[in-house]
Amino acid sequence: MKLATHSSLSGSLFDSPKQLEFAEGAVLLQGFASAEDQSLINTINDIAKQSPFRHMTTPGGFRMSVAITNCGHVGWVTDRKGYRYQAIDPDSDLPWPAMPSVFAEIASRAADAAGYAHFQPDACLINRYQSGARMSLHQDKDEQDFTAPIVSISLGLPAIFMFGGLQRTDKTQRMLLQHSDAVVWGGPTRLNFHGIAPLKAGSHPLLGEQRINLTFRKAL
Ligand code: MD6
Ligand code: FE
Repeated sequence: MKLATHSSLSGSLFDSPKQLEFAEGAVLLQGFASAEDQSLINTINDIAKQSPFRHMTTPGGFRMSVAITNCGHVGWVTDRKGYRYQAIDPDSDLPWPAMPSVFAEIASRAADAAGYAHFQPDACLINRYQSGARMSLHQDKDEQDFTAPIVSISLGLPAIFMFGGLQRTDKTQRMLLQHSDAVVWGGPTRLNFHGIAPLKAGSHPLLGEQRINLTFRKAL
């Protein structure tokens, strides 16, 4: 029996960030935001002071378990009238907070790392999950330009991400998204169904009993 060498030991204890292409044009960048995590969290708190997290209603009349806010030129909203992007926060009646540069820069760097150059998001949807909150399978198709990728950054508690195909009934892959992971996808899988399984209770050292996900889009 051989003892673990230093390199295999450190490999298991301090896994270096991994880059995994889990579908064509879809890349998981593990730990991508680890250097900026606290700065992103502080910035989210500032945004939420101006445009607080709220539970929106779906067109079918259901209250979303995920609480939402936005920043950027436009924000994603849902109510009985449908899903759309709009420049005004319906709760504050004011424009959404501007896209902070720390947000735009990390989104653009993640897109670059995944092979999508010159990504310039104009909208960032901020999703907050508490224990039990989930996002059922959906397509992101309210944007005008499907040639741009979507960049997602996860903070706080881990969650199981489900990634399917172009049909709702297609088989899904399940992946763990952990604090500071980024996911970038576009191209042939831009319209694939995806969702988040009900969040398991827990506590994260920086965010407590929640998960926050930022999704950056080119909506206009
Ligand atoms: C979430 N994410 O991670 C939900 N959509 O909380 C999404 O719905 C999503 O992560 C498009 C692209 C990336 C995503
Ligand atoms: Fe989505």
